[in-house]
Amino acid sequence: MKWNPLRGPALAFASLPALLIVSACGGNDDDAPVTPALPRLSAATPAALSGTCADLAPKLATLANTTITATTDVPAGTLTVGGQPVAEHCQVTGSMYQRVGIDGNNYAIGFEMRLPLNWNGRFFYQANGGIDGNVITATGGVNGGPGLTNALAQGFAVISSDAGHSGTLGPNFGIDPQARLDYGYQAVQKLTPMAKSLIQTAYGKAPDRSYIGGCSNGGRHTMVAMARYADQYDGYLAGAPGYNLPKAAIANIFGAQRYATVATNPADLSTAFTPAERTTVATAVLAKCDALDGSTDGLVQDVEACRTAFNFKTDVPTCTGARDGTCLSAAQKTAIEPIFTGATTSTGASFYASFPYDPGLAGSGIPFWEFIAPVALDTGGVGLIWKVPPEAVATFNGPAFALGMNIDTALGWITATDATYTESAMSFMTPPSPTNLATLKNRGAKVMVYHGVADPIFSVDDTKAWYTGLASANSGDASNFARFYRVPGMGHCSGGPATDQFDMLTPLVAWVEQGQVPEAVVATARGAGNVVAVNADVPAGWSASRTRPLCPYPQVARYNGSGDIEAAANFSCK
Ligand SMILES: [Ca+2]
Repeated sequence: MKWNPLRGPALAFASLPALLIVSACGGNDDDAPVTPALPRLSAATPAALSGTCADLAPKLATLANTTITATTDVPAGTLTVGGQPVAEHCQVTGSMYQRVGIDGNNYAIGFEMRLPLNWNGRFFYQANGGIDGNVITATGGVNGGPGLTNALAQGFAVISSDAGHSGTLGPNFGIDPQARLDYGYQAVQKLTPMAKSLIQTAYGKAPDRSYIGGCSNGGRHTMVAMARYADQYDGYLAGAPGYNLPKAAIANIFGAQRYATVATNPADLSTAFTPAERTTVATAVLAKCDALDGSTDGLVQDVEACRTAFNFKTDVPTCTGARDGTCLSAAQKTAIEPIFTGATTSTGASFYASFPYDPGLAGSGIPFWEFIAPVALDTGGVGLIWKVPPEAVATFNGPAFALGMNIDTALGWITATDATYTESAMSFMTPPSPTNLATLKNRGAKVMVYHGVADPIFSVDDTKAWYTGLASANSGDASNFARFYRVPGMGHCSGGPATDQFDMLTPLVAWVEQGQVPEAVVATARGAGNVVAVNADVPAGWSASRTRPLCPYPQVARYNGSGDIEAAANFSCK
C-alpha cells in the first residue's frame, strides 16, 4: 500500500541548472509591521569521506542500538539521474532497535545511507511514501515525480528507511503498537541522531546543515518533523503532505461509498464516473476557468476565481437520456458533488477538506486513487493501522470493511486509545500544533511545500488551510520562513496535465544558507522526449517542454499578455 508509488527506478536524473527566480525582498506588504529579521544559518562546507568505504564498517560498531549489515562502495555511474552519472559513494545498510512485536513478528527500523566520497556538508532525510515498509534507494528526491536531479547527485549524504516494519506485513504491522508509533513519528526521531553520528564518523564532522523531504506520506513525515524535530532540520521540503492522513483515508472511503451508489458495475467503482465523463467535467471546468489567468492554455492557475466561476450543478451537462459520456445523470451529480465539496459526517459536518475542480481530474492517475485505493489501501490503513482496537487480521476483508464503514464511527476510532494502543492515530500520525512552528522559524530554518491542485487523495485545500492557519499564527504572514506552491493540473505528487518536473531543493538550500528568498520556481512539462520519464497526460497541443512558474501562495501565474505561451518567462506571479 503506497500513497506515493514510485514509477520504476525514478532515480536517474540530470542536473538541471537551477531554474529558480530569486528576489532579495521578502515579499511583505509595504505596510506590514516591521519585524526583526530572522537569523540566517551559515552555509555548509564540503568534506571528503575519511578513508575508504570498507574502512568505515568497523568504525560504525559503536553506534547505539544499531546493527550495520554492509558497507558497499558504489562506483560512479552505477546510479544515474536524468541520464547523468551519480558520483561514487558509500552505501551503508543497517537497522535499529531489532525486536519482536506483540503479534510475534520481527521488527526493526531498516535503513540505508548513501555517503558521497565528495560530500557537500549536508544531510538529507528521504521521507518515503505509502505506509513505508521498504528501504527505497536513498537518492533524495527533489519533487514528487521523476526529476532531473536528486539530493545524492547534489552531494548530500542521504538516508532512507522502512520506518520500522517490513513491507511484507502490509498494513498488518498496525497490530503492534510500537510499529504504529515508529511509522507515525518515532523512526525519524531514532534515525536522525544515528545518521548524524554516522556522518560524523564518516567525514570527521557532523552535517553542517540538515534537510528533510518527501511527497505524500513523505510530506506527512516532513510536516511532523516541522513540529516535532524543529531543532534537528534546517530545511523542510513537503510535497502533497498527507498531514491529516487518517482523516483523508476516511474521506476517500466516504467517496467510494458515494461512487458505489451510482456504479453500473458494483465490482468496479470507476463505472460511477467514467473516463469520458471525467473528461466532460474537465472540459466544463476549462470552459469557465482556463482564461481567468489570461491564457487559454489548458491550465487553470487561478484556483480561487475558478471556485466562483464554475458550478458543477449547472456547468456540467445533465443527461436527458441514457449516460453516454457527454453528460452526468442527476443521480451522478448528487453522488459525486459531495466528494469535491468535502466529505461530511451524517449530520453534515465537514471533517477533512474540499477538493478544487481542476482539469487534472481527468488525468490518468486519478482512477487509482478514487476507485481502487479506498477499498484496497485506505481500508487497511483505517482498520489495521489506525483503529483502536484494530480489526482482526485473519478475518479482515478490505473492500467489505470500506464499503460498509459507518463514517461517524470511523472518525471515533482514529482519536481513540486503550490500554494497548495508548496513542491515538491522530496523535501519532499528524503534526502536533501544525501551525505553531515558532521553534523552526526563530532558529532560521525554512519550509517549502508543494501540492498538485488535482490531487485526489490528499487535498490541496487541506494544505492551503494549514498554510493560511500558519499565516494567522504569524501576524498574517508566514512567507518569511514558509512558502506554499500549488501545481495546477498535477495529480498526486506527479502526473496530470501539468508542469510537474521541478527542483525545490536547490531554492530551499539557497534560502536557508544564502538568504535568497524563493519566489517562482520554474517547472517543466514531461512531454515527448523527456529525459527521465514521459508524462502521457501532457496534452498534445502543448509544447513537450512547456514551462510555467510555480507561484508562492496566494500568487497566481498570470500571462503577461504577449510572448510564447509555452514559456514561463511570459508569465508572472501576481
Ligand atoms: Ca489558463
